[in-house]
Amino acid sequence: MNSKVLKQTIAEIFANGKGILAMDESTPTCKKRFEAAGIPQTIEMYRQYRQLIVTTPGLNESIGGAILFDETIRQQTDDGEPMVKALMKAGIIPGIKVDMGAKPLPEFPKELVTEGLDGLRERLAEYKTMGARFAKWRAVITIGEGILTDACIHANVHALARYAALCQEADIVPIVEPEVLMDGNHSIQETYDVTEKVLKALFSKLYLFKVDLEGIILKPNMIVAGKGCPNQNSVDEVAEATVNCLRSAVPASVPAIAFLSGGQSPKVAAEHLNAINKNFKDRLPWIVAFSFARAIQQPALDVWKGESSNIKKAQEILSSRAKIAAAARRGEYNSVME
Ligand code: 5MM
Repeated sequence: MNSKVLKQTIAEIFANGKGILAMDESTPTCKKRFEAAGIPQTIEMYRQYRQLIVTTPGLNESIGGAILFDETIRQQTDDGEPMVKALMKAGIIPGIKVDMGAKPLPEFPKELVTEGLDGLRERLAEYKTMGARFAKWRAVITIGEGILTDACIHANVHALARYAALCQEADIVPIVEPEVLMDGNHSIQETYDVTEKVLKALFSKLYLFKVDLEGIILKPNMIVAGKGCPNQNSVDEVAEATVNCLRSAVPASVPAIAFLSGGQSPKVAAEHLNAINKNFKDRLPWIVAFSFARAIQQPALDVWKGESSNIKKAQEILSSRAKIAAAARRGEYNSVME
């Protein structure tokens, strides 16, 4: 493992107040999003959409790294240029989702464990030759009646730690993503308690498997109440709970935290990130940025509708949402930007 290489990649991704764009939706997720937007769900339409993203003018002003899906890293733009090359030309570092999805955990109904460790060393070597400098693995943690169990936490953090160690062996920065879902009626306090427990278990496992904490990016959820909880909290309450939870469980040696948006609206996700960076500047030992998918992409996807005549407008919206996220990363977001 070359720690210098890992640190350099992280520094480049987050330079000048930039963040990460997650564009690594797997086929089932793409299908769901396209179906909802009334766009045909074909590999060619997925390619055209990814082309729209990687060729967006000015995207590199706010995006330092983009996470791709296996299908996309093997695809080309209409000009025959690999998507990765288009990103690199724009100064955006390509990353790759390497997990194989969250699957049912046997004997633990409704709980999931993310798979994909088998053959990962070889896959990482191939992705590296294709230009990927960082990777992503997402664990899915659900709060519900009778769940979450310790078995689910244990299985998922074990996989995350094994994945992270394999990435670092290949000089690829691992994004470590333990996502506590917003689905459910749970309160903000329950999200806090579960997230804290998961993060503590995660860092203990990362230590066990000798992962260099200075060479990872943590991608957590913000501390918000479940979508179905009648008591939703103010922006300042969410920011404070999120900062307290992270300070309690994330070592200061981690260089960067990049939040997922998790189904929050683009505006709310930006408001939360902004309040964290603005109100708690002196309490953050890490870079606190974003690795949003929906909170950057959704409005652009809705405008594009699969029509070439809408590409320019969709790209403007995508670029504007990315700029807003970057402003929030710096604590400079203002609702006038909406
Ligand atoms: C892009 O979505 C990623 C997961 O995709 P699959 O479920 O299809 O594998 C996901 O990990 C994403 O990177 C993060 O959740 C961030 O996305 P949001 O929409 O939560 O910001």
